[in-house]
Amino acid sequence: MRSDAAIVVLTGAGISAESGIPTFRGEDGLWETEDGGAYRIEDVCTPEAFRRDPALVHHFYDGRRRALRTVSPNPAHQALARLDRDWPGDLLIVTQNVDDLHERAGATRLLHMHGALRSAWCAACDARMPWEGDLGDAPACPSCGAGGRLRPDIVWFGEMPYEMERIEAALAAADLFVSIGTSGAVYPAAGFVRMAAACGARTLELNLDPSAGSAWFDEVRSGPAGLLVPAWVEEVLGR
Ligand code: BV8
Repeated sequence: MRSDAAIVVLTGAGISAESGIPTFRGEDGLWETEDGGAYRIEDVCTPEAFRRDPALVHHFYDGRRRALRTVSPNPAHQALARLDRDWPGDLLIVTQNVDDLHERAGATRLLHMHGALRSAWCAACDARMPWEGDLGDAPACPSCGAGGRLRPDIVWFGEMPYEMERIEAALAAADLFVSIGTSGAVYPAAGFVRMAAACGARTLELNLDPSAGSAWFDEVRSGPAGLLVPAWVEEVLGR
């Protein structure tokens, strides 16, 4: 591939699975509550769910934010960070994930289209800010002082993903689109392969097993991201 080629990489929960973060729709796709119950991501990941039961939704996200302290980037995150550092052409890593493992591996040409666990958003003053602790105990907004108005800075179902114009421009200019560790179940991310292909990009899927979108890709490689991604980055960097 030309060394000035433009690459767009889309990642999903599968790239973080080997770091110990559960995916959404595998056999572990239900989220357990303390009393042994379970609920689906689609049931707690909506503005309506937050209005209906903010404590449950905060509990869900506070638990996932705390879990970030116990996990580390895996070889797939590290390989993408190496590509980010060494690839001379344009590169954009678009992650659906809300963990910070891409950043912690060193990636910088990165955007979180579904938000981030370590960010809070004030419904009173609209400020967004880095956030490490819980939100369930209704802390005051550091910007405006309003109490109990902070929500997770997460894109829920029915909400517009972040930076869509920047993503669409990158897809239109891409020579190569690579999808890693996503089931192709959630839009608009699941439609990116078709947008890139329509603009002339070659398309590659790296996933544990075929996804809902595999038929749209020029090439599909099945296996764990921790093996496939470092091998692919070696190929691309030509060494
Ligand atoms: C919007 C928040 C419009 C963060 C998430 C009907 C048809 C089409 C679309 C819709 C429809 N009805 C509604 C919609 C739109 C809806 C949607 O797509 N619904 C789906 C369920 C049908 N989408 C939306 O609402 C989006 N917004 O459309 O806005 C709009 C227009 C105008 C004005 C306003 C709005 C917003 C979608 C974002 C929702 N937020 N999460 C969080 O809590 O984490 S979605 C959630 O799913 C996560 O973000 C996650 O990233 C995302 C996708 O899941 P995956 O990452 O793919 O994870 P999954 O578990 O599914 O798959 C893991 C994969 O990894 C598997 O394939 C597995 O094989 C693989 N794997 C596992 N282990 C490994 C591995 N691969 C490699 N190595 C391994 N070791």
